[in-house]
Amino acid sequence: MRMSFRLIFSLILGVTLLSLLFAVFQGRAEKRSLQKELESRAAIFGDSLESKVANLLEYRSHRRLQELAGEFGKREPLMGIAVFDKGGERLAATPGLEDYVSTELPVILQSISSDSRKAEFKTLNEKFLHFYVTPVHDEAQEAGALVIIHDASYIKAQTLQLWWRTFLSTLAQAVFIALVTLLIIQLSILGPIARTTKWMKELRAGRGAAGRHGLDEKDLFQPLAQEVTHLARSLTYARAAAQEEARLRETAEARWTPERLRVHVRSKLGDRPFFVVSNREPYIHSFKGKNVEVTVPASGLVTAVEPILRTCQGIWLAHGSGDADRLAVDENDCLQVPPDDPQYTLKRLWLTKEEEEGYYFGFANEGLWPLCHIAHTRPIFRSKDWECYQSVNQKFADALLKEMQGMEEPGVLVQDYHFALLPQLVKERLPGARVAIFWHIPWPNPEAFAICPWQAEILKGLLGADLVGFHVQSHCNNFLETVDRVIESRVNWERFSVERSGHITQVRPFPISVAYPEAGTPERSGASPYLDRATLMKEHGVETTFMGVGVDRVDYTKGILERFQGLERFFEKYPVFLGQFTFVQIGEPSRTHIKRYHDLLGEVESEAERINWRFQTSKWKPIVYLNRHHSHQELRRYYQAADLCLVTSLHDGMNLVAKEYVAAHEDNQGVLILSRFTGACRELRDALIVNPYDVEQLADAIHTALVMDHAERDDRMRRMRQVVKDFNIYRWAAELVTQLCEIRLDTHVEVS
Ligand code: GDG
Repeated sequence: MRMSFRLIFSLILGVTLLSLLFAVFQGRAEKRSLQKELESRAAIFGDSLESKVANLLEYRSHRRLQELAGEFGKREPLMGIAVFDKGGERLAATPGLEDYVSTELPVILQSISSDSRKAEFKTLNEKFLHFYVTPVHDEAQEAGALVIIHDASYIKAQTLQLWWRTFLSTLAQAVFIALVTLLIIQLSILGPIARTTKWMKELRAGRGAAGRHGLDEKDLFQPLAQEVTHLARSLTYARAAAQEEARLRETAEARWTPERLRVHVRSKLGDRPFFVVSNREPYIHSFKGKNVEVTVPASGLVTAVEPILRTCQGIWLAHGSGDADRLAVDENDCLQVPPDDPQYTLKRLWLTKEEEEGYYFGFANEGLWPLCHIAHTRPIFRSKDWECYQSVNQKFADALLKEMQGMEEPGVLVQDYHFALLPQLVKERLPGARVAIFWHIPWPNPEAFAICPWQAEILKGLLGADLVGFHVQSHCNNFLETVDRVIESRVNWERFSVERSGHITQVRPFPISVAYPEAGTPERSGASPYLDRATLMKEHGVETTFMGVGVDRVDYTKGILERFQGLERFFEKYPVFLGQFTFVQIGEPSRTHIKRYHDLLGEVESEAERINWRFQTSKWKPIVYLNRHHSHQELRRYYQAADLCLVTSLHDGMNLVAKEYVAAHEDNQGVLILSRFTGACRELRDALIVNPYDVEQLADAIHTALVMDHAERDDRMRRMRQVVKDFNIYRWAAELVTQLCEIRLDTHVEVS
């Protein structure tokens, strides 16, 4: 408060001084202009009288002169006139002026002697007067002088009046401005400061939420509030991480946390720079109306890889696919991310429409994806797509090599089936680089893989890497068998490695996972799943007792249609659940440029409609189909509210949805129904494992899940949660980096 009074006082003083100065200047200017006006008025008057006075002087008519002078007595501000002869003797004067005009006034004699007009302001007998003297000539050119006298006191009075007026209005303005300022300060500064201070105090004391600063968007401190929110969020996370670390130490648990991963990566990588290459970028800039929005694509990859890159300030190379991506980069197509807390570099590579069409939609998604997933969709191989795939891999390799110029032993982690050729392209030019590639999808048996016309080239590309990772051992085995059949090389089945042309590639399983939510992190919500279920279902106009969930990209490998068939059979077989159980299918449209995916969207939609039409009532329906993208927070609400989760993939590398469902069930009361063709089923053995092609088995599994007793449900979920907790995403990243760093690059030939 003291500060604001000081501010107001300085404001009033400053404005008043400035206005006083202004008033002085204005008064002076006014005085000058009034004087000038009087001078010219006197001059005009003098000119008009001059000839008349000259005539009367010539005829020495002193009486007439006195009469003339008498005529100009009471014409304010004119005081009158006087006439002098050339000797300076007064001949006539307006009555009453005698005390003011005499030859003692130097200006009169000066005018006569210099024969020129003279004027001056003078204070006489406490009166401020103006004298205007003009010489008057007769024919002999020597007559005398005419003096015109004005009372100029009004100039002083008017100037003073103006001065006061200006001063008083300025004072009023200053007071008004000060009051308004006080009000603004109170509303826009002191209020928000008080709220922010209270919020920060609560945060410091460990109470209150990071985002709840109580400032609205129009507040002056909003930008500052955003920064402080980030700071507060980091503080909350750091505090939660420290508490979790302490708890883990206390209970002697060896759980992986982002902090532990960071420390581990630093000790493994040392000063070695680290690079990640993926098709999808971790941050996408896109236009939302006129504004640019940054989104993090829904995938576990950012969670896993970011702690590594943050630790070593590495570079992530990815395709810039957002429509506003180019606006966010510098001249080298780079930007620092995360945008809120920049710690590493994202370098964006631009692809033409044709390149994206051929490399991404064509070869990767119409060729390799169905080739690796045994889901009975025929792979399509076009040579044009293959050419694009090669040139885009080359483009990424060139960009990566440029960034690694002059480096001795950089670490590189390549992501997925979009970059099968990249490891070889990089190692050929920089053999010192440690290159790993992680293949997120299954690897089929050699017979299935053999239909790819370029299988040898793909294998050679992959074998350029020092480490090839899959989710599960069976995919590693399939890969090694394929290599054994197609490529001239030596497969070491004891060490799970391949030796080709003096280079060794290790092949290992790294089961990917999710970030098991830490205690105290915002990921954990304490809301009751039962209350939330009723609210959720009400949002969709459904009343139900039990609820199930499925979350998939609409992809033919995910077995969504098979799942619907299983649901239909379940309602036929167990009609008691009609009106009692609703299944929510979240289906994010994906790769819709590809005809098979586009058609599938329609098929899933119409199948849901058909089953609903068959069973639905006015307040209930069996399937709620939500075909849009949902954020992780939104998904979590559905996971937590659902009695069961259906994962019915026909073939899946891992399937993170299964693990996310388990991680979300803090109450241990959900049942996971999991396809035996997912990588996840090797770890989540307490799920109800099903064959998605077996409709009867699916229907029975749904029934079993719904009638399972509380204790068994609790027991199964508890065990699955322990697995996800122990083998979380940070452990996945740590094991991958450890393995890559421990490989001996100089071992060219293995002793078996
Ligand atoms: C490939 C392999 C392997 C967020 N919003 C939505 C949504 N998400 C998230 C899920 C989950 C992820 O997307 C989907 O992961 P999946 O593992 O289920 O499936 P793919 O996208 O096929 O991933 C797979 C994975 O790579 C990792 O290596 O496990 O085997 O195929 O995190 O929370 N998902 C959907 N809609 C949303 O609105 N479908």
